[in-house]
Amino acid sequence: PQPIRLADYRPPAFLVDEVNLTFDLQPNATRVKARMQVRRNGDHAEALRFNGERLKPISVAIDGRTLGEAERTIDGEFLVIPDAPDAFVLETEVEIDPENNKALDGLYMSGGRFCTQCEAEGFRKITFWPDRPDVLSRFTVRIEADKAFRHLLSNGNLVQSGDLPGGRRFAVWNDPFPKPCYLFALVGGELDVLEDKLVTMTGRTVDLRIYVDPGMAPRAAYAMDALKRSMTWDEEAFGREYDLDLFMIVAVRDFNFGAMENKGLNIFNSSLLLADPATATDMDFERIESVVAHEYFHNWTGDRITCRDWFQLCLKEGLTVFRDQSFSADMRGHAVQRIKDVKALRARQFAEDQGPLAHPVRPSSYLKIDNFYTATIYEKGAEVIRMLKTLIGPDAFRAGMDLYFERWDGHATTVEEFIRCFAEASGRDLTDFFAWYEQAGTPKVTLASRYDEAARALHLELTQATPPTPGQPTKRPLPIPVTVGLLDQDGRTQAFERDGKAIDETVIVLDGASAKITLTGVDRPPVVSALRGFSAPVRLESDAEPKDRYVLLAGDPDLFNRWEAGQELARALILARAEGRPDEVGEERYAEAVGRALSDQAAEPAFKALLLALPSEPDLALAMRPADPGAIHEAREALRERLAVHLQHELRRLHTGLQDLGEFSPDAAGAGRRALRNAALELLAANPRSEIAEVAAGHYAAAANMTDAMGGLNALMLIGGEPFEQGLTDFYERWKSEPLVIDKWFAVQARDPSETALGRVIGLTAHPAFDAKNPNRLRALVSTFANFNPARFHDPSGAGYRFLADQILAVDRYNPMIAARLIDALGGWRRYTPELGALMKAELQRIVSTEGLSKNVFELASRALA
Ligand code: B3K
Ligand code: ZN
Repeated sequence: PQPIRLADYRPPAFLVDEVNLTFDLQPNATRVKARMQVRRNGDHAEALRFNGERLKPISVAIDGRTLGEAERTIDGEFLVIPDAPDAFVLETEVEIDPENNKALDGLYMSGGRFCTQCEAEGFRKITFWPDRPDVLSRFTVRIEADKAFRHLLSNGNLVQSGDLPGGRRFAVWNDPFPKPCYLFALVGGELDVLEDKLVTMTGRTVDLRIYVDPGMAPRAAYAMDALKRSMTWDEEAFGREYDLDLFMIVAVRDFNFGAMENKGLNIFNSSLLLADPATATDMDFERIESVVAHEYFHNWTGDRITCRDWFQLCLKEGLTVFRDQSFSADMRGHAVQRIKDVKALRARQFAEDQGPLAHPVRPSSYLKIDNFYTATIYEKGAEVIRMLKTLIGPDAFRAGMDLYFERWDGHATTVEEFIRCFAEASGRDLTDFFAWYEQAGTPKVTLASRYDEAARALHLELTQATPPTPGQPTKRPLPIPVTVGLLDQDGRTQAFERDGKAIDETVIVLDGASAKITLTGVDRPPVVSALRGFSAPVRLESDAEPKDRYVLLAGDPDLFNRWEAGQELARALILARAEGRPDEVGEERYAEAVGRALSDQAAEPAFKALLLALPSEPDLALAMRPADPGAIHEAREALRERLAVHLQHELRRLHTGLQDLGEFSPDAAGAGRRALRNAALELLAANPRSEIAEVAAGHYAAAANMTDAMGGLNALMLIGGEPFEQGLTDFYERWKSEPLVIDKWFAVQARDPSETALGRVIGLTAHPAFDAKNPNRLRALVSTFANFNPARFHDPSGAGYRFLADQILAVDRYNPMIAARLIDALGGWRRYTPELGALMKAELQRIVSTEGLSKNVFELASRALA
């Protein structure tokens, strides 16, 4: 297969200004008619080439005249018309089979309803089209279907609807905003609707509708609330008002990823929309809030201004993640949100950056763009924007955003043009900054400090180096903002001077390979708090000693760094033990410090919950070379056990004292208390000497909401044995008719680190409730096992890898996008011990050598081996 390259970009040869689509919806034979106003773009004589895949062509006509076979060719991928006029009406009719579309890309059926997913290249499976984001068209859509499909929805405003003869209905929609076809959406089916209204900043009333499975409307209330908060927030934070009179969201059960920002008609995975206290956890509520906001924010960053080509994906994704993270921080607290965002970044993006699938935030070539919806594009893309804001300041950042909206509204553009807006607004040269988009890999920053007591000066020396990544053997220095503050040995904030000004905190921009900076007016021996708020997506190695980290853990006013200090200490202790040199004294000292942090009355419960959780096993594996997941698991468990024993009274007190007695509220404060209580229980479960199984079973039995039920079941899983089996049986019986809850039942078994878990997971693929065609169910079992159960996935026998590869090959036959997403877990094979690495590699080789592989899986598996 031939890769697509950014350098080969050429403007579209033909544009479609306007289109009328007519859908005659039938599960196995849907007819799609398209009437397009087409225009040659520029002075050239090229043939018209429109994409089209899995379409059964019925007819093609130009200006009312049907084309004969000689006048157009249709192969599996294109409709080609060699001698097209310069401006004309193109009419096509095709037939498609939504019911048998198990790739869930294009028009398909989920739960007996029609729905679409067109990003990135699904529209070509609906009709012939120049399927690229720089062709913007005005859409009018007529949908006809049997009356049983009561709601017929598409983008924009409803123009007309009514009954047709033969028990059928129709609806006509018009979207006044020109858009690329990837933002097209259609839904047809029996649905319930939750309705509300919002008055915008200019006093317009917008109708809000969330469509869900019959009977589920009450479970959309939280999403509706989040939607209204997002709309108002975007007005306040970015001056962006919603533009249509109607905004709709539809929830579907079979969906390849989270949600999709189709203009005026977002389509969501039901797992990211439906929630009530009985069936959803606080984490679900939190994710719903952030994804609802994310998709809504795309209306301006994605829909009104879109990408010129798919290499610019981060233009909309990184920016929109940055916007949703800012929203969540305002809703739930900045420090806690920042810690969660950085944890996610490290777990997914840092791992990607250290493996064969590393790529820049703006890649320069791909086989299947579906494979580039990655943590690098999304999460690192957001970090880059955050750094930009730190570097130019909030006012220039806002001015740059305003300029971007003003200049590019209604267009498809590039990352260069986006950055140009900030250069102009700030008067700064951002040429060097652009390297953050083009260079892959996580920079390592080292910090050495020397205090000169006589001169009251602190000399800091910073260096940076980025390890090579595939295709980029040498790296250049990047501009890295490092936010620094000082404490004294007693943990008090210590002011200092930089360039003669007295300050508490400063941003040092490391823009060369190394830099030396002197801070003056430092009266007492300092403890350096560097990279505050995680001011850049780098790995920081400082010469700080454990005693400095204890000072930071006890009292850094920057809560991110307070948490980070605890993580660093824990990481060092666990790795030392995993490498066979346990530091028992250090472990005790750490347990004591955690105990003190827990009793800090000023700290929020949500923050303490984060403090209590040790670095995850995948996170630890990134820091160990070669990584030995079994040893990491044992060492981490040993530290958990020490904490559990040392802190048993505090943990029991927290567990009893934080019990929710009042009514459930999904807000940050309530969620924080539940998080801390469940974290306490999770840690208690590591104490082999206590009666903890009873406590956990009691916690589970008394749970009045899903957060606590899952907290109990999770603790029972960690304890294992009969109490866990009983919990599982009870849970299944209680929730077997609730698919989203049963996903959790599969996932908790997939995370079980005990010896028998792999056998259980394999057995579960034959469970009547397991359905590999439903992406949520598949992810709950297979992806959870491969990504969140390292001790069992990396079983020395290789059976875990074999299981994953079997699943990938089976799923690839009908859903290549989902199959490809599972490859990640094998991608890091070079980081593991030679024995494990060889077994992982062998499975990747088995995958690539399989015949009939999709491009998606082939691309990732072969890159993983390269
Ligand atoms: N833009 C979509 C992602 C589409 C993924 C296509 N493979 C959701 C989002 O990022 O908001
Ligand atoms: Zn997005």
